[in-house]
Amino acid sequence: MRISPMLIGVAIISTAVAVIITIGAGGYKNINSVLNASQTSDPDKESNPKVVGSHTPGYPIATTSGNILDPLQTTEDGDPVDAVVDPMKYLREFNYGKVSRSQDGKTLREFTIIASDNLVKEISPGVFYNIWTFNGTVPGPTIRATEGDIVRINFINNGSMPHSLHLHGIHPANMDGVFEMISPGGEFTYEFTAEPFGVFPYHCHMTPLEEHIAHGLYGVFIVDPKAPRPPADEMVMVMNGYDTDFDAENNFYTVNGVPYYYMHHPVQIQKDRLVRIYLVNMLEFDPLNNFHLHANMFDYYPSGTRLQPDELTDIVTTNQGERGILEFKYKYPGKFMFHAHKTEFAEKGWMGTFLVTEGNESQKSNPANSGIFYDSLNNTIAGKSPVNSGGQL
Ligand SMILES: [Cu+2]
Repeated sequence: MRISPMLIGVAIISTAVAVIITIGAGGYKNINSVLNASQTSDPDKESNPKVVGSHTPGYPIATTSGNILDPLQTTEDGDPVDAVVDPMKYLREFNYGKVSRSQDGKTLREFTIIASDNLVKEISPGVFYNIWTFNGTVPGPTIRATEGDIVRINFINNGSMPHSLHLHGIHPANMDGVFEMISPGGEFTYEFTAEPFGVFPYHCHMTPLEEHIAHGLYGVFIVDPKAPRPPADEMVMVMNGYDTDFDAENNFYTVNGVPYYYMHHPVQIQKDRLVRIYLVNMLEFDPLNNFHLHANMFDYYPSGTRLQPDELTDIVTTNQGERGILEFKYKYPGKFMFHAHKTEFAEKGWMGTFLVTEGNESQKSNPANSGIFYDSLNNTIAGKSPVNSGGQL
């Protein structure tokens, strides 16, 4: 949780992104004195001052040019920076598998998940980290089925150490991914009936577990009820962190893999349209994490295993592995923050924004368009069906 001298060193070296770390003689300064000082500095700096940190005693103030944490910007050559995941694509990407019928007439959904542990990706400009991945990203792919479906996961270990796939939910002992160690180069087929409906994490369960999770071996498994939930703009949010200096404390916190991403790229939603977030906490090292929504309230369904919400609130706090479903609509258009209400996490990357637009009246009035959402990556309106869209694994 501390910003270590090593990390500060890395940040100072990153002069290309104009990072200046200011630490007062007492360890940290009062934020007002820094803000006041910045108001009397030279006009060039005044045009773009940004002071972060200091709300949590013991943490230094960082003054930045404002572009410190956005690894998905392009390089000078125009290539996208190689980040752990594309957060905007990940947000609404649901994989329903390769669909067929089992002999007894059930829906069989087949997925392939490949573990690896050799990738090095940019966590923040100039900060590189060895990620361990399912299918090459952190978080791994969101897989989705309907209650009663047969789920078959062809698991391949392309890594250099043993890995496994442990899903939460109900299944036989030998499908639990705990005692069956899959060696490098090994394969295993997990097969079980999807139950109950809800939202579940999946993750590697090899020891040391802390290390396998901290490096990124996790993702989300959604089981829909047989009678579908009401149509909504659905999205997945996974809360995580990165310990880039190996002191068992996180240096960066995110939702969906990249610190601050949705601050630079707001999640676009429509006014009065139901939004449903599948929220999962996979943060290692810190015992708690949370989600706070600005200027609004949400219905909260813990674990997503009931159809009636437990609570109407604007904040939910979870332990590692805990998760739930959030549902809300925005009454007013505009830009609204969402972030960890643990201030330290927010100021080290776990914050984002919703951009609420008026929406398209003709779309809202046509029930057939209820699966439509705004694809802010491609600047188009996109749709989804529960069977085919979102790709096959
Ligand atoms: Cu593992």
